[in-house]
Amino acid sequence: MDSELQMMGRLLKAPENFLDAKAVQQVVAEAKAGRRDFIRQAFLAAGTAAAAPMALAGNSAVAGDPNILELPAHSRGLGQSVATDGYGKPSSFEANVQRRPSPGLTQTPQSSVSFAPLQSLFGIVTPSGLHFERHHQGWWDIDPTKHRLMINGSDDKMLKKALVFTMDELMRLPAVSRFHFIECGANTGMEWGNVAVPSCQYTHGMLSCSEFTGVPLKILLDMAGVDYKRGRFVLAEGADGSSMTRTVPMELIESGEVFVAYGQNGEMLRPENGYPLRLVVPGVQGVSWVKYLRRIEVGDQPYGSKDETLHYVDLMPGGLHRQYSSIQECKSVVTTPSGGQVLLDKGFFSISGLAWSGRGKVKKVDVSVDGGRNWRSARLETPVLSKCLTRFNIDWIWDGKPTLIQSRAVDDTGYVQPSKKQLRAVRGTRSIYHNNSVQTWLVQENGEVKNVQVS
Ligand SMILES: Nc1nc2c(c(=O)[nH]1)N[C@H]1C(S)=C(S)[C@@H](COP(=O)(O)O)O[C@H]1N2
Ligand SMILES: [Mo]
Repeated sequence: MDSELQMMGRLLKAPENFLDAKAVQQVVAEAKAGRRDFIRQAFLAAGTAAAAPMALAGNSAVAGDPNILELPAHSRGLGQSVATDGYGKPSSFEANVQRRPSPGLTQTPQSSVSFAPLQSLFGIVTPSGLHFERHHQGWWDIDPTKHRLMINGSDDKMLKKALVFTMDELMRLPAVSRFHFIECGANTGMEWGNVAVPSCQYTHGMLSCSEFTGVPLKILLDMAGVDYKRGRFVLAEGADGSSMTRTVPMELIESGEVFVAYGQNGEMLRPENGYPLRLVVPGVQGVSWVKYLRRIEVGDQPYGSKDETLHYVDLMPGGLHRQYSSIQECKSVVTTPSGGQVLLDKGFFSISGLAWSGRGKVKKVDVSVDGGRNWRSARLETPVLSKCLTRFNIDWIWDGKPTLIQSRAVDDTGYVQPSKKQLRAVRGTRSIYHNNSVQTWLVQENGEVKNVQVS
């Protein structure tokens, strides 16, 4: 068994283990050797910030680019036959776009995290094969014909009749499909200390967003005849060896937002993400999205399970713990340019990033390119959905000087994402969870982008 606290401790000692840092060193070395064309390619392959078209246009035309003047083989011969392996894969040129476990953060491969490559993604949906993974005891590919979901009460008065559903029975019921983000409460946890991990994959990559499909939990509870006056909480339990159990307050279920999902981005859930059934608790930290969901118990008080008392509590400056701080507050991060990327030239760039709030919709994202002195509002790209990632973009001309880039989101409750200093004033520095403070990237004169902490 692990604790994310220990894992963070290990990370603090081993920041040099990150793969992205090496990739950056290579790109920078090539840049210094003046091999600019090669760099541009390496850059695209690395899925990092490509120079904008305006910066590239002149070069190709002047040099008489053979990529325009000569007919390539793929324009002269026969292409490949229709795919016979039946399930498509990304281009071979995208091989570097990968989930990455951090060697420094891993105690065992089963009790571990792999981070989503946010710096390589567009829009708001995380491709299922790149969705971050967090397992407490490894993942399973569970036979859906044998999987069951039980609904029971903590005593016989909590509901009329305990029920057991097969997957077939669940999939016959009225379904909803909704886009939501899922963020591990420990996302950005490394930044509580003064450790700046190198890339946004590692600072913010325990975050993903999918269209989930499933049945509102309220429908199942109604079928079981729950007494909602008495049953004010449920305990959700997973079928893996971690005995993952989390309390969910009944108000969230009565609102219709919580559902038991079998679908993810148009197909069944991936095994790593809980196949064949997981709980979706919009706006709430990832740990409550119980995977391999096998049981829902209705009770009259919070359960205080191991994952609600030993783990997933916030250590406050005075030594007390904050418990059941489940909502993921409003947060944002610039994904391009971000740590580990390299800007190849001065000139035009589109600063792009993600914003989200566990309380509703993102109302506004402001971006600063001078360390927080001046702010401009970014464009929010549609759709802007509740408890979902929102993509923002803003135009920027880099003058080639060192630049501090930040984003700050506001949600529709009026809540403003705090600076590191504001967050630490309330929460101290000993927490692991719920760090939603403003992230700063430093663009250095040589174009390398670094993670830095400013107050
Ligand atoms: N059964 C089970 N559910 C689980 C976990 C687990 O280890 N086992 N991990 C939790 C944690 S801590 C997180 S952050 C999310 C991660 O979901 P993902 O792996 O689909 O990204 O699942 C949660 N649900
Ligand atoms: Mo988590």
